[in-house]
Amino acid sequence: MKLAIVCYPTFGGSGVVATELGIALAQRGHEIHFVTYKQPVRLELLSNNIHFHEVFVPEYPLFHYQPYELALSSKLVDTIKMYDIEVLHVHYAIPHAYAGYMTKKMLKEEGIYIPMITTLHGTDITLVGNHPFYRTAVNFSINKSDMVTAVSESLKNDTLELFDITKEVHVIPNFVDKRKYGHNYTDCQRSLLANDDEKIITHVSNFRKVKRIPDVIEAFYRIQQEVPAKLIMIGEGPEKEHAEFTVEKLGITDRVVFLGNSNEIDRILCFSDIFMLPSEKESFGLSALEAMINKVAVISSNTGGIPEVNRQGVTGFLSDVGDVDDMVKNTLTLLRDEEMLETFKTQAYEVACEFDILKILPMYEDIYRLAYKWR
Ligand code: GMT
Repeated sequence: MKLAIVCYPTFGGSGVVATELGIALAQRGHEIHFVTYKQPVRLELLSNNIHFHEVFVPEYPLFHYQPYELALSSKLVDTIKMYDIEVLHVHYAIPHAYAGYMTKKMLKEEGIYIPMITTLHGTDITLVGNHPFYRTAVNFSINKSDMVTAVSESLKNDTLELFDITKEVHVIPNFVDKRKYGHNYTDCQRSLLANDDEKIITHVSNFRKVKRIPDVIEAFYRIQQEVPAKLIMIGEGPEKEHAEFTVEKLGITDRVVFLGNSNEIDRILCFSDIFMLPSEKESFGLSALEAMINKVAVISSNTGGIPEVNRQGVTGFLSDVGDVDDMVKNTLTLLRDEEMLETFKTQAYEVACEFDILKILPMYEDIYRLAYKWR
């Protein structure tokens, strides 16, 4: 099929999922057109059947806010006409589903019908989308999508609770490509980051409030008093500066490494022992799944879709949001018992394989076929 994919091109779960999905679909022979304001971060190689169309929004001083939806829907109409695109797949409802709806309307005027699939990712529903300022338009554009998918059962339930949805919401979980994860990187840099006797705890996120970065630091501070360990913090975001300040205040700068954004997190995860994700809310927790496919045990909060990925007592442990005591206790249990840690790591890998892209991709292909047939 010929598909247009709209997503946020930056580091962040929804953009990563959309990009990896597009790449995998292209490998299966589909023609993929990414339409967004920057080349997606994980899209390193463009090939014959992967195209990128940049949405350009010129700055005009009259506008306090530049009209991105307008530029996006114009670009979508032009691209869909030029390449005879058959299906439009938008990731993250805001503002993509809204721009997608306008695209459909404009094309309909010319006798072209394009089905739109909207994939909900989390914050577009739970944190931003249901704000009274956005809710009406988000509700409208979800209902105007031809098919709606959510990345977890938890997100589906949140969507049905927070909005008046008339469409069926299909759950298609996020995925990893297990073929991409070896465990034998010859260039693993473990020794540069930690001594042999030190355990490695890793956190990856966009350092937003919802990730509860202070819980990661506090938990690690207490853990390293008991067991020699290093903390590797990957990502960028508003809470990072405060986290660096706290680490300095606690006197543990020699034990905490801030690495910034990275396209190669698997090269760190492949030698990590514990992945820590104490989020306030998480509709799926793709970063935890990426850790698990690298054989890393997960210490997380028990919120949103996380329990659908991190299984209590199997792949890691889950605690109530903000229960740092319990997270410390669980981490120490694992770090002090080498055999148990190894078992959890192996089980984490096995559960992650349930989310292999080869199992999930056909679910999207079915949705595309159905949407195209019903058009
Ligand atoms: O977590 C974020 O702040 C980023 C956000 C995004 O849209 O990129 O992540 C959401 O989508 C991811 C991919 O589906 C999920 O794995 C994350 O759990 C979800 N984040 C939240 O629900 C907070």
